[in-house]
Amino acid sequence: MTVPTTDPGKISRRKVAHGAAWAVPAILVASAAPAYAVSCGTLDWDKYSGRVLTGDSNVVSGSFTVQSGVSTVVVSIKITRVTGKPFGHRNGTVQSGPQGGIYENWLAIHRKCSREGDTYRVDITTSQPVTGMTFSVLDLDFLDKCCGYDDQLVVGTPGYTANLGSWMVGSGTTSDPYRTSGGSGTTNGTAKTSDASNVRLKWDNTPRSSFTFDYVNGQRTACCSTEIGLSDLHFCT
Ligand SMILES: [Ca+2]
Ligand SMILES: [Ca+2]
Repeated sequence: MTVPTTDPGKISRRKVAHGAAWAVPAILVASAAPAYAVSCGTLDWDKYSGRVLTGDSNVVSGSFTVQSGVSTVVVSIKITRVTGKPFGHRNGTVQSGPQGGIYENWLAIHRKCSREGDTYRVDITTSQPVTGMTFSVLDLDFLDKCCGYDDQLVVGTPGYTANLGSWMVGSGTTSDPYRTSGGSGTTNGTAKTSDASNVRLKWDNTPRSSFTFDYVNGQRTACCSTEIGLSDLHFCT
């Protein structure tokens, strides 16, 4: 044991003063804590089935109520046909897994026909700002056949990090979209039981109420049905 060489009385007074100096901010933080408490919620597609987005041949949309702690957040999802052929019949419907290796329900984003550069835009908005928005875009695969496709993803809302499936490349920009470039997915498509052609997006803790991505077909000769999926959405308030 080390024996103090300083007068114990002085140490005691300094400790008290130190403790008192910290006592005030500690009380302030404690009283303010409830305002900063983080609650989280999930838009869980397992609670839905069938057609959940409705509209016309150019735009379909729908709204979903999610409980995040004491906050009730309305999540609105809109798919806009920017260029290209009309929506496929599964567009805006909830489908059951597996898709992209996920054995849960998911939202289908489906093209009837598609040619190079054809673009659908997906807008996700929330009725109040949320943090840490997280979801996966499923099955961004490639089929190198006469009726092929090349599913690509361009992310329009900055502030995210991406976790790429093992066959994915790119940086999510228009010039370098996320796309499959590996495995059998480059020629035969990716199996529904595989997550190799998924991209998981997670935004940071800056409050946001709008998230946008484009679903682009990168292949020149494609003219057939092609599809990606949207997973459950997780976020905090
Ligand atoms: Ca789910
Ligand atoms: Ca696909």
